[in-house]
Amino acid sequence: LLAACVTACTKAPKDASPEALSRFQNIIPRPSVEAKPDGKAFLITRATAITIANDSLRPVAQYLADVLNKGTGYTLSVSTSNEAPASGIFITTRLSHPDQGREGYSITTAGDLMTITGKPAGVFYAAQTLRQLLPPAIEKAPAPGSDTTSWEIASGQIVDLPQFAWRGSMLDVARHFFGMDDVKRYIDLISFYKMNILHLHLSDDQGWRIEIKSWPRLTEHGGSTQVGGGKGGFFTQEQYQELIAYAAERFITVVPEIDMPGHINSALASYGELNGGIQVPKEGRVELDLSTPGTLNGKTQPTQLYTGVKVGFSTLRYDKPETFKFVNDVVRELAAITPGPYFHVGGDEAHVTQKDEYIKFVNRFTEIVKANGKKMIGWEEIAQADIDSNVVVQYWNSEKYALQALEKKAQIIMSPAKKAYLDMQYDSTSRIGLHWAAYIEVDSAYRWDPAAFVDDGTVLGVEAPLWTETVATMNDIEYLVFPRLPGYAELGWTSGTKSWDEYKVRLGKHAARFDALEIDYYQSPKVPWV
Ligand code: TNX
Repeated sequence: LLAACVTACTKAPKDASPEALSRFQNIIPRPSVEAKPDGKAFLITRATAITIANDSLRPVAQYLADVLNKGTGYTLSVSTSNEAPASGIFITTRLSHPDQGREGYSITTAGDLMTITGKPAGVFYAAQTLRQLLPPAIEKAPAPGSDTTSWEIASGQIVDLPQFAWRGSMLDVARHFFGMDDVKRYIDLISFYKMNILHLHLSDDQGWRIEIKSWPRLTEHGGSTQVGGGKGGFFTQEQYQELIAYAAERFITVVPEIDMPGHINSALASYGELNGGIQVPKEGRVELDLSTPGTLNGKTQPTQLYTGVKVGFSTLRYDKPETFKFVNDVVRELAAITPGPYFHVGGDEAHVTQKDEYIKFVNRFTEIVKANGKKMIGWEEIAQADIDSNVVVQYWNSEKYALQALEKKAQIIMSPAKKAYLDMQYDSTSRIGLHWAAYIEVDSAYRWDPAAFVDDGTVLGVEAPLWTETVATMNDIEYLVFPRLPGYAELGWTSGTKSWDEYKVRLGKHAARFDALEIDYYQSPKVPWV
């Protein structure tokens, strides 16, 4: 009897532990189609083989192996085979669900075999789900002396696909500069919640953050400071491309923004010939740099660098001879090193641009962006210009402009400031952040429906912007972004009705994961942290 049991009993899968079942029920974003545990456990061990059916899956399977090896200390490797193995993790592009598309995936566990189906992006999202099915300790190298014999996942079936194609966050590296390591960490954090867009706000009054080889002073001078007068910084074109590649490995498209015709003081301070005579506001001034060119021979003077937090005081001038040489050069150089399809021209808060000039500007930007092979995006104000269905409008504050955009058949990204601005304080006691739009507690951030604004399919998706006037360090970023970002990720990913009371329980269970990832999150009293 004992001998029989040794063979039979080791074969029968054991029951899932309550912890593994709980993890299965607490995935964020909640799987869209189904997530059904079967009560059994699937164990990853030193002997688990990762098999891919098709070599297009090799990079993403290697990513999964790296994630597992990091946390377990194992050395799992990836091999290719057409045939499904008897055990281990098998990954195939043969989709299991008709709507699975480019980003959907399924995970099915039966006995000793876990089968993941998806295109490469879908498999990447399956890997994010697997991270959440495993204990939080998977995020760190194993502690010396810890038991790493096996890692348990509750088995069952998950079928999942995103509601929106655009699930993003914006990082403002202009008001305060954030360097390579910080941006890479930002990419890692948003990709963990299956976001697929990183919008980089690369220029503003306070700083110019991307090297433009034909206009070198933009970064040399215009990138030399930031809000509060710190030393600023910028990305070389090579560094920018490194960020794009890092994002692409995580199935994230980088959307570069050069904000024009307003929010442009850093350029006007770098090249006097672009300045149509604006003055920088009084607070936050730094001394005029007398070596700046453009001060002689009747040319207009450059402005001073600006380190305050006012908006809407600067503008390009439509009829300056250098203006469109500048715009063309910037769009051309940046488009050439941006593989993604989008170019964001800003267009917000051009309060000192004459309205007729503003419309001419946006129309001209549309042509220039198109001539450089990109699709134009702008903040909602661009809806005043002659835009059409090839243009994407980012809604942030004005229903009037959003309705104008809809009339013109533009596509819309939803970033309502009252709900989705990551730089808004949680409440009046938050240590950093602004509150001009609202205080946004974690519940409020989750309680809105991005699809409700329009229902004719023109909503591309959701983006949560982080403006950084008050944000100076990675810890500051993490404090404002977490725990609101998982909610925006879920609003973008998960279809169907949502309930804060249900969601908050799942979110509360992610505390240990935030800790394992060393995220300096805000411990909102609205969330039942465990
Ligand atoms: C408005 S939203 C801005 C930004 C500021 C932000 C601060 C938008 C398109 N423009 O320039 O940083 O408010 O919350």
